[in-house]
Amino acid sequence: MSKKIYFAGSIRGGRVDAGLYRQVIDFMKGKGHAVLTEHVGSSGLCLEEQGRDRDARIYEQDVAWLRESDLVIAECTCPSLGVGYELAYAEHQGIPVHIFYNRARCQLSAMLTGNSYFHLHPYETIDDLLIELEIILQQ
Ligand code: 6K6
Repeated sequence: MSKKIYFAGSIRGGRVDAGLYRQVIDFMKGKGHAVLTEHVGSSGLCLEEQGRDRDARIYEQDVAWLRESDLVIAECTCPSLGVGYELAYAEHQGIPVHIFYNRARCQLSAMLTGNSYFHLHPYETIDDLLIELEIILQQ
């Protein structure tokens, strides 16, 4: 069954993994799912603060998408305050959260690894990530 997926990945926290986010988003779309946050994988994003009003619109839209999502998929190798907030928000809403991270490139926060609500998926290669993701999407 097609799911509405909220994909979370770093924006102002750093764009080093933007290409990876794009691959993950394209994979989920290719399996027939709706990814509500496709922009997270876009290149050439404006990373500057947009002023309180424009950022408020980003925030309101994102929490609305979070509330309507069936599932959160987060790529957390690059630390991001915004992603951390989204994960806690999703937990509060009771939305299942799957967290992927490259174990060779990061030490995930104990606030995530210590919280049994979150499904953790350390991986070594993008192929490993996509195999695991396919299993999640079939559940
Ligand atoms: C326009 C097009 C692409 O980005 C923009 C403007 N910025 C944002 N638009 C939508 N969602 C955002 C934006 N900035 C952060 N977020 C949300 O926070 C995304 O859903 C990411 O998962 C997360 C990233 O947080 P930071 O702290 O790394 O920016």
